[in-house]
Amino acid sequence: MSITLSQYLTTAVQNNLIDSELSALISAVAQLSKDINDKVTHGALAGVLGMAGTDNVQGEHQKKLDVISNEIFVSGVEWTGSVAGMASEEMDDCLVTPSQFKRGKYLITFDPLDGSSNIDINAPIGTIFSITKAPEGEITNESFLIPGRQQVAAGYVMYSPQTILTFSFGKGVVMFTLNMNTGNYILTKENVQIPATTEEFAINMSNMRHWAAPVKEYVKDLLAGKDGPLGKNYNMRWVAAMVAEVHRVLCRGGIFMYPWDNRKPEQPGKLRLMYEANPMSFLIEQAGGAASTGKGAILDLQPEKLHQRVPVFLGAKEEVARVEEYHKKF
Ligand code: AFP
Repeated sequence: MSITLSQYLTTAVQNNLIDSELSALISAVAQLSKDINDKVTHGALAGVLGMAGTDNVQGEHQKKLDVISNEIFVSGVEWTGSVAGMASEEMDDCLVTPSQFKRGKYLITFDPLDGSSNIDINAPIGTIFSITKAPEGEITNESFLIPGRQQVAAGYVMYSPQTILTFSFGKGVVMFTLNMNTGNYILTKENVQIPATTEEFAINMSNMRHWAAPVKEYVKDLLAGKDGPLGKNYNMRWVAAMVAEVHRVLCRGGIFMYPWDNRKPEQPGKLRLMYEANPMSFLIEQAGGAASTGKGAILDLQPEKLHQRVPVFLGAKEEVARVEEYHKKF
């Protein structure tokens, strides 16, 4: 008998694993993801492809679907009575829950549509979210700057052949597949585990000449295959959407990397800490993997800015440890 998301969350509340506000918040995210899924799957038919004609705080040109997905996410959670505020890749500053709604005990941070460069080519994209406890008092951007290890829950929705909701509230990683006929998210995987070793890596190789020495050496050794120092052949993947890369790692292992490079030397990396690296690192560690900046665990970082970036190496524990060794050595 298939278990629906609402059954799963209701049981978690009954077993005191989560409280009703967190259950309502995760349910609301699942519900709004169906609206985003509807836009994404209709694409040109819904007139949502192409550029919005605006830029976000990152200085990136926003796609129509970036803006639409952000609006869907905000209106999908503000009424729940579970959040005191929210922050998004697509909004310069945080948004305090409007006074007409009950203030809740959580903060939610999200990338409403990750992988925007994939939208117009019908490649995988996703929504990423991170939930932390709201501090007492007024909510400001600083309220969100909580180390990733203190996340209460985190997850993503991947829009691809299947629409899959993956999350954890600290008791392992679960995956729900959307039944497009009934509109129900059905439990399809629980207690997800990442193998400690792998033969598959993901990195954007076109940036090789821009990497720091440790990463150049490490990838060179990966490419050397079984006759090289690592003694095995590796396969490579690059989907250009972090949600798809992390989903693959959770499903079959691997290591995903987006290191610092000298194209924008003042930036520590491309990926954002608060709504990409932290939620994904939470999931990876919950699944027995590791997530590192190359020098230490991402979840231990003390955030300084809402939209700060971070280098990311995540996945198979032994492979991530090897990357950290290369950073010590070179
Ligand atoms: P966009 O949202 O701008 O497409 O960036 C997606 C992303 O932040 C992350 O999801 C991908 O892993 C990574 O960037 C892809 O970066 P490249 O386009 O440089 O390969």
